[in-house]
Amino acid sequence: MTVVATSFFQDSHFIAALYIVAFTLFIIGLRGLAGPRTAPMGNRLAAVGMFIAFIATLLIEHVIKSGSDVALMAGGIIVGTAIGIPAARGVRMTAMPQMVALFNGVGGGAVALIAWVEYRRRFPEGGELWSAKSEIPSLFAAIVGSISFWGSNIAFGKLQEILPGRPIQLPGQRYVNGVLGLIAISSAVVLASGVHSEALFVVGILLTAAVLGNMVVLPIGGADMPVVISLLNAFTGVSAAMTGIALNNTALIVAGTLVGASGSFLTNMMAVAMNRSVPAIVAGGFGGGGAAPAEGAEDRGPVRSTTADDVAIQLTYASRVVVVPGYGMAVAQAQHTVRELMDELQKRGVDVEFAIHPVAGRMPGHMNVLLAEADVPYEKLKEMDEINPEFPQTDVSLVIGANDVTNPDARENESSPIYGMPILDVDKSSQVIVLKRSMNTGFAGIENPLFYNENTALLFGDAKASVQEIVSEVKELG
Ligand code: TAP
Repeated sequence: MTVVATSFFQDSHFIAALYIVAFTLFIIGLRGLAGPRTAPMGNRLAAVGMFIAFIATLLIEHVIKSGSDVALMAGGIIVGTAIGIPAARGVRMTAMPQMVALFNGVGGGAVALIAWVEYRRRFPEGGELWSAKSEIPSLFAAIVGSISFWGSNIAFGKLQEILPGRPIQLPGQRYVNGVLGLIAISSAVVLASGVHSEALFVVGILLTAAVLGNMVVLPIGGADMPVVISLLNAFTGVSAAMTGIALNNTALIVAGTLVGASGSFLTNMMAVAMNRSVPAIVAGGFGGGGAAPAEGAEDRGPVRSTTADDVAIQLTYASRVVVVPGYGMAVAQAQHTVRELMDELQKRGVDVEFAIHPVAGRMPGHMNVLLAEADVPYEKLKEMDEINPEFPQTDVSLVIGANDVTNPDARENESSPIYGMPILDVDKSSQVIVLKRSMNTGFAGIENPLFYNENTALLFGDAKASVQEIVSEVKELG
């Protein structure tokens, strides 16, 4: 009876059926990630899918051969869980991009190490297990996985401010990168032709790709880092799919392809939102962190500061208000207070909407997530293309901790590092009120001429405290 049960569960058709269930859950889960309301369920479904795929893989006959295999796997799972769960639970929302960079890097590193282990397994003596069909994808996975691991670590360092956010470029770096790429590819060709040399694998592939990963990401400015992380994420997916081909494992092929494809789409969408081309980003150069103030900033004259009671009066007497949230709202955790302000204004007949820039904050969908958490109705959130034509009919734009995404230089000043990035046209509304703590720049490290416009007033202070004060003043107005 035990024999029948074992053979049933280890039957390749049964395992294939489990994989199909897992992939279906991955795809439904990915679909769920399209909106903040469905995302938690999407995430859970994908996690259940991954658990099923994991069990199905353990059922494959040759995967567990001895008790020591089980102990090794259990050890890995325990260490991974002990590090992963507290890290994911404890991370602040604003630190999510670096967390993603780190976890993505680990995936790339794992793929590169698997390729190395496989290489050793195939050449025990005389290389009788060697086959070009599995070796070529494995070599590809080793190169791309190693680039992804090291590149992701640099991206993490930049976003965590362990490394400077500005581009770090050595003289002739592009040529050096070209030579490194050539060495890695030539080593792969030599190894794929049947030459057995573990030293060539380690030095020519793993180490060369490691240096290349560092060199490619170091010259990229902090402001482009989200696009780079997404690109490296796509790389990890593709290298995992290649490992799947090498190991003949359907789960890795499908999961890797899903990550590669969705990562590529996300990379492209973010690049379009910032009006950047992916090759231009990888070629490096766009600033971020510590860029000099725009020329002529000192001639702009003083800014006009305002008070919470003035702002309350302006908002209460407006018929249409557009709230423009940015990174500062996330830092201040002001979303619940902002929701309260929206409720108070709506009670007084003011039409309130939210303008969402695709790269506001520090991760894709950052503002949507925060506002959904504060139960701001989804219909109130307007994408940039939808809201921009409405700014000229807006009485007051209330900019809460947003800076770069409202910078008119992106539209008008060809010498600006963010020239060409689509922005929210808040300067076209009748009045603009900006909530921030100081005259500090935003992520791109550049001056914002919006603050000096005649129709702009600044309310200095922490965004949450400022909005709380405005709410109290609005209530007092009755
Ligand atoms: P930023 O341009 O970074 O501006 C944020 C502003 O918030 C700053 O001017 C800061 O001024 C203010 N601020 C910070 N803490 C505050 C607080 N507690 N209370 C009030 N104000 C506070 O933000 P943004 O307009 O959202 O633009 C996002 C930028 O990040 C873009 O350059 C984008 O490319 C980049 N980026 C985006 C992502 C994604 S995918 N969303 C990821 C990484 C980087 P004070 O210091 O004077 O208060």
